[in-house]
Amino acid sequence: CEIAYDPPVSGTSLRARAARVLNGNWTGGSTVPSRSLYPHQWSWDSAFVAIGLRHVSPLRAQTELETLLAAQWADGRVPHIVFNPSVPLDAYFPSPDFWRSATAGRVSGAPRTVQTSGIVQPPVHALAAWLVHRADPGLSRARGFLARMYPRLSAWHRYLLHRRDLGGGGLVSVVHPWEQGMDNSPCWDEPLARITPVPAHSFRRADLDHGAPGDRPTDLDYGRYVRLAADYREAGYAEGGAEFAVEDPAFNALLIASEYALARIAEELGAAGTARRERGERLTAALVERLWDPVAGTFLCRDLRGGGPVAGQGGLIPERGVSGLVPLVLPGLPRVVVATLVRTVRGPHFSLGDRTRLVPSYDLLGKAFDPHCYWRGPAWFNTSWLLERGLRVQGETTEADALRDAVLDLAGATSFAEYVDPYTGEARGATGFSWTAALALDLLH
Ligand code: 9YW
Repeated sequence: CEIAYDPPVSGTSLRARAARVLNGNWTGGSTVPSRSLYPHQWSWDSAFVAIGLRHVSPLRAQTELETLLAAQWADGRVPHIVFNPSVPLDAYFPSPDFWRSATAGRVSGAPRTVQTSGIVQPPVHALAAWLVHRADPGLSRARGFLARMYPRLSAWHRYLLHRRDLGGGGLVSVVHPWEQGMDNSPCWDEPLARITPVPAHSFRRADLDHGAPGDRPTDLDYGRYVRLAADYREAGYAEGGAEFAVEDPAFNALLIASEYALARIAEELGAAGTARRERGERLTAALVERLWDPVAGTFLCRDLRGGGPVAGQGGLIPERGVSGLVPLVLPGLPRVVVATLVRTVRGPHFSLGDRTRLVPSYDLLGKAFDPHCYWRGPAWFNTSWLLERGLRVQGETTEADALRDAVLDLAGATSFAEYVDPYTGEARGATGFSWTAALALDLLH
């Protein structure tokens, strides 16, 4: 049979324009998030890309995930960046010579044939693999797609659940703000303030060659990011001594959603999914127990190295980020939690459907809110896609429909911007951004 790997696209429909963005950002085995800013393969970007790409080329969507998982470490971690060897070292910072995965990551089992970072990103991959399979089950079975992905995805979840439960309560911790994917969210300000930055002149940021400085993290932020990553590298990328350890609601909710997807993948392969579903339920209970704040009306981040009433358990960070709304994607949340979360999404802190059309990344009333600065206020398309899915899962169809329409409108109007001003919808950051195009494609179907 003939398989469309790079189907030609013509026309000016949103679908055709989105497909052209993904074609333009395809490098032969994976998709770069943005040609200008991010010239390598990013982990959670690839999961979102695959979710959209499946509607255009299921084969390329499968390949996207296969390429990422081919760079998995022996300890199960899926690195947050897989470097493209043909891109010059100075095109992106931190580059492979900073991470030194092959040498510094030797003990943790970094691959020898490809260079990667040593940190991770949110585990959206099993969910993506399941959705990609469903787009063309015949092709997926013929290629043994799920049979090849399943052991790798299981090892990935095992790494997170066993090596990253730094608080001992069942949830996974991130050890770097880049791991959670919302780099300079105000949620990190408190735990980051304890980190001694490296001097700004000791590294050269490539992002400022492309992005407006006011839209990007500061040099002081970068000094701290570099310090944390360098310390982790010097420890051989082993867990334990992390100065920064945070349980984040979105990261954990995505792990749970992916665990449910793994249950379905197991069943498709003829195995039992029950144990994974039970784990999903246990993790959901842990999420509510450890991160739900009924007074704030949202999930919060737990700073394990911060102060709190129970020794070693840190405390909740009193900042409302979009991350705290992402658990809406989970079907097993208590009803009162769902009702409260939906009220919070509509209420003054996020004002969805009233003052904002996409979900802002951070509390409109928060003291650090800035409508243009990266994850400190702007609305992003991946989190809006997750919220759309969450509202639909919870039966909030009218809200979900409105959010879907807004994503489609603004994706097209901004030429697939990286993020937008949450009030005006004005494009910020890069355009031709892969996950924006991919997730718009997904919502068109
Ligand atoms: C950076 C690629 C990545 C995303 C992250 C986003 C940004 C990299 O870009 O981080 O250099 O700032 O914060 O979520 O995966 O799109």
